[in-house]
Amino acid sequence: MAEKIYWDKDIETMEHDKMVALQSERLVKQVRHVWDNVPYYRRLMEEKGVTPDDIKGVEDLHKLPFISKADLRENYPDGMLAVPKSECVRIQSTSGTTGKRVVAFYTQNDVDMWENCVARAITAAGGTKDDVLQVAYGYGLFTGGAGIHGGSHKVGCLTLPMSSGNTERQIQFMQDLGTTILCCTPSYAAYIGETVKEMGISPDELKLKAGIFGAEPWTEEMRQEIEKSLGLKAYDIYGLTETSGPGVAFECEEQTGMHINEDNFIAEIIDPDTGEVLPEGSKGELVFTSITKEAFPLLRYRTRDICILTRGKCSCGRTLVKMCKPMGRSDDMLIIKGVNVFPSQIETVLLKDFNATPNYQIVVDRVGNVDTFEIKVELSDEMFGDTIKSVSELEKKLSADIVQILGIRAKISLVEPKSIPRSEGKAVRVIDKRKLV
Ligand code: ADP
Ligand code: K
Ligand code: ZN
Repeated sequence: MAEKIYWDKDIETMEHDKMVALQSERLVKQVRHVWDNVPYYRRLMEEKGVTPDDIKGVEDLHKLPFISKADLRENYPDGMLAVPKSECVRIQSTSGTTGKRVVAFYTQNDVDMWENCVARAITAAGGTKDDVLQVAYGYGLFTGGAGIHGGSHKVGCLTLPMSSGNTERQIQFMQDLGTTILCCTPSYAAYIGETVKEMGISPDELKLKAGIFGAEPWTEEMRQEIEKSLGLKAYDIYGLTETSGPGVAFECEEQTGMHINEDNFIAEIIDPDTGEVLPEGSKGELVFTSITKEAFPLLRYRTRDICILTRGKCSCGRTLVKMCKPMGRSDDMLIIKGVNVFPSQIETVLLKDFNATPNYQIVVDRVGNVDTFEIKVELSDEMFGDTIKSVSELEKKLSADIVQILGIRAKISLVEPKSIPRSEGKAVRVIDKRKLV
């Protein structure tokens, strides 16, 4: 039997013109729905002098006002709700990585749409009803567990609702039930990989073939480490609570970016400072318009994720536009000694040049008026046994590479194995003590 490679072939391989027509039709309806039911957004439109009649298709999208996280916080918890509460069947909430939580509401249709998006991602990673899919994302308000769980059911995989944590038990279940697809955050996948090794299990003894990892930024180098340590092919998945959850975009076997589910989400890239829409291929802030969501239909939502969109031919046959790995959020960016620093830049240096485990922490503080910048990097067991000379050479190399990439010096502290806390969900890579005062 030929393997099913698309979940929704017509949509995933639709000609671009046809897709734009579909988006336009849905957008027009959605703008009307929001105008009629969300007074806050209607006011924003009025302030901008736009009415639903001005929106005839995707080409008019730029006329609409943006929504930001601040708008959502102002409307906490249900000020942006567009249907009666009795029509809703679920809430989920952001992890609160960057401040107060945002609560999102779902009707049954919204849940179905979301789970279908996840089903596309699982199918693109080679998942079928014959697979055993282990969900090691956290369950609860966080969208990771619930979203992957629902998508896995749709595909018909045997679903293991593990949630995150209890790592040895995760591995035990992987062995006992023959897990073929693992889903969790990339930092937790790295931790599971490390634990597999410590337990003396070879990746060949596991049946894993694919991993679907997302919810936080991770580098290509980290992908390679995880693939090696668990013996699987690692696929990226992207999403955010405000638009649904994981599955807004997903990677195919080409592993060169994530296809956006454009039948549900229109993506734009804007200049984060001016709000101007940038041409395809430009780097800027990713903005999403949900064109099918009923309960929480955000128009032009500013994600703060920095990204590039490209529309080319993909070997998988999908025509959906691709987003690159987000290069960190605009609010992840640290300004240290006046220089813009993204944690992902540091991670790239560490993993490539230093061949370290992906365990590190960035500590920023201010003494007097001067920023201090320290990178703690954990040594592996082997390195820990190395001579002082080789360790100090390593430190020098790392220090030089950081200066080269960032233009500023960091204090490099090589620390003992296992001294940096492991993450079962989203990793905490940055401790900015300047914010605590
Ligand atoms: P919070 O904003 O509190 O973390 P969410 O759990 O909704 O709330 O997380 C959504 C955010 O997670 C996205 O805006 C993005 O910054 C990040 N994210 C999700 N998936 C990925 C991914 N595959 N790569 C990089 N970042 C991701
Ligand atoms: K099954
Ligand atoms: Zn593809």
